[in-house]
Amino acid sequence: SESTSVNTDIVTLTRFLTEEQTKHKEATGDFTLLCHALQFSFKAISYYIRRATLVNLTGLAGQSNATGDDQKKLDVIGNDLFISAMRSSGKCALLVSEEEEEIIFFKSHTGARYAVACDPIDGSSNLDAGVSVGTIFGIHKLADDSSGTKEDILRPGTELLAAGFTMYGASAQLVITMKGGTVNGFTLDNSFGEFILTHPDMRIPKQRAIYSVNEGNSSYWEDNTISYFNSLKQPQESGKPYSARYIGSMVADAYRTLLYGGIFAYPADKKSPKGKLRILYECAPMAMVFENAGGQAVNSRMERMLEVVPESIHDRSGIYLGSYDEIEKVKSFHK
Ligand code: AHM
Ligand code: MG
Repeated sequence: SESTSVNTDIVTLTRFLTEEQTKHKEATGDFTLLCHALQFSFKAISYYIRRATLVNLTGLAGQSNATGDDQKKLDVIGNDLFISAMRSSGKCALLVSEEEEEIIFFKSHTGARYAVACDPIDGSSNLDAGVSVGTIFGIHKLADDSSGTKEDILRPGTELLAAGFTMYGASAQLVITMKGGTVNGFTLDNSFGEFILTHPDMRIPKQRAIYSVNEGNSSYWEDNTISYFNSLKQPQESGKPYSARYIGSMVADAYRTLLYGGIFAYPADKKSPKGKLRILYECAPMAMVFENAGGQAVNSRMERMLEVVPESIHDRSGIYLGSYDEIEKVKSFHK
């Protein structure tokens, strides 16, 4: 009957975090509290993005010319929501946001042990078109003797305690992973107001003939980058070339790549020798997710992305991330 087919043993993100905490005897609960604050910011940002889309639709119907302004405000709203959530958690000592030039220190939070990096609304140039955007985050722990300095966040991704991203698409998805752990995907159930574990232990397929890159930049690419992408356009063993998929929103391109396999790349090139994407809140968190899901992530020098140490908080890097075998192929073209 209908009632027996209803899953009554749902794993919410709240339950998941509590269960994770009990696995670690030494845990103080501080990290769990920080995650609850993160969770709230995702729900709130998701809500405002949905509302803005409605405003946008009425704008298209010719009722308002304020659409552009409202959309621009969304970047600011997302940033403010994230900052407030981190501040009110009491557990965040410092925060790096794509939207803030300088580090935000929460000096009054004595006892706060975490340093957080985030891109509150990644892909925001797509907002007007209603294309998926999302929040990317990485969490570091302060050094034992530190009360929170720049050095606590200018760390390689290998030291990340947790990282992940959300994608506010047809539904809001959250992908999160902890150090040495699996990757888990949650879907926001709007009627419960809860993130529900829908994709436990996500594993990226070992290979898939899909590539995702902004080819408009190809005239600036280095020769080996050009040869690699050209090779994908030739018929493969299957008899067919790769398919191209590029949304222009890292969270959406990465989420699809995680589920289906293939490669997402934003290479460094002659015009942007450091690449476009930022290490702390775009490259490193995504690299951690992909590695923990069985994939790989490297920079344009084919170094492991997670080992790259940012020189400044908004430092950039070229990036290739995706299926294990595909990244091996990228490396073979860059020898
Ligand atoms: P943003 O943080 O200003 O939104 O820029 C990051 C975005 C990524 O989401 C996406 O992968 C990339 O920029 C797209 O760049 P381009 O438009 O050059 O292809
Ligand atoms: Mg961004």
